[in-house]
Amino acid sequence: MATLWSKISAALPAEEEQFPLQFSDKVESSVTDMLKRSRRQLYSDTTSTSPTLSAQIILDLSWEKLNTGTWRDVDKEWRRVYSYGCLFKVAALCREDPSADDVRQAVRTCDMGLLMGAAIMDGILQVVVRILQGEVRKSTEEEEESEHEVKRIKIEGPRVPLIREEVTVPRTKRPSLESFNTNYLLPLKPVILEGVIDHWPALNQHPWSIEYLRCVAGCRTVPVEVGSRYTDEAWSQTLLTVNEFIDQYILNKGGAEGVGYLAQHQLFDQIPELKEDIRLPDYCCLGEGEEDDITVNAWFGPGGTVSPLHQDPQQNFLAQVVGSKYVRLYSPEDTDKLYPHQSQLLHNTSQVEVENPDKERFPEFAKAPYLECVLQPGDVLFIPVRHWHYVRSLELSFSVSFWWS
Ligand SMILES: O=C(O)CCC(=O)C(=O)O
Repeated sequence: MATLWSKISAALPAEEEQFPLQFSDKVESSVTDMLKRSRRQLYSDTTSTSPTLSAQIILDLSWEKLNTGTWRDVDKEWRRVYSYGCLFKVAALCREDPSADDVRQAVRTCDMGLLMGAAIMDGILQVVVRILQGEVRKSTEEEEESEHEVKRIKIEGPRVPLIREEVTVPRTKRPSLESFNTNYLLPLKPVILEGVIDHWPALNQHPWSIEYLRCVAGCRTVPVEVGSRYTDEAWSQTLLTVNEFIDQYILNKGGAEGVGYLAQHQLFDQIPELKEDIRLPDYCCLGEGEEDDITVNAWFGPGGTVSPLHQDPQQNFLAQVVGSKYVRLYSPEDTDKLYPHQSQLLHNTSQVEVENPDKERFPEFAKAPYLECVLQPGDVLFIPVRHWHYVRSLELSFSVSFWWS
């Protein structure tokens, strides 16, 4: 661990004067004074107050602002203050001969900054977490070498629905851009594209697996959805490391209740190593939006995770990387038969449990025509804008979806 601090400090500005700390007057001067004190501590060898304490005060003050009112109304300035607090705490943890636990805590602190804060200093938290992760990986590999334990996953027999030929989503192999545009994008027709992600490193160079995820991201803290489906009362969100998520919800160690789903919009920004394993499908260039506006989502979970029937305001490519998933699709023209929730928050979600519908409450549902399919690794399902989709994983599964316009 001796060189860890030298690697981190090499990523910081060389002089205190070059370390930027600029805030609008929305941030009180007592807080900016505390930030300046932490900066001074970062560049001096001897300090009177503990750097950990100063960083914690900044974190506590900004955390309160982040948790007051709705997230939409939280001022970005306070999210920046929070990120600085995280950076100073990481420095305090790693400066003097950090233990393995200190390093793990530092990784968690960076992740909290990346999830809750706003970008500072050209993404410094991203740079620092990469350095820290290298350190954790080294020590995990050492531990594993002495373990030699073969880890097996309990795979329950999936409830695989019988797909009727006449309602199955059509498949096509590597269509040209023009053919995809004419036959599917313009008429807004769902289709499964085959052979278009075979070149992804996630499917060949280093195939995604539990071991690979542990290695690349095991110590990273990510938001996890807990509960069978997000429409359930008992559904909640929590923060876990990827290792904790795998142990509790995939390997079922410790008997965690319910289904855990790592369904995330930010995962690939938070962990760029995973983003390097995937590619934007070429067909996205047919959209009118900018490439930077494409949202890339991760969906990682055990068999049995369910995304209730819902619709999204963009085109979607749902790419299956690991395991299989059952998908049911309904056209937006049949929305009146799908009984969307009344509330503003869930108006894009149907009240119907697709595979076990309440026929009395939702009598029209059975009349709505649909298409269905089972996605296998390598398949990419085109879900046209506003098409209702219901998804259930049949086994351990990792998919990536691209929302584009
Ligand atoms: O795979 C899933 O569980 C849901 C995917 C989805 O809803 C989406 O990509 O919009």
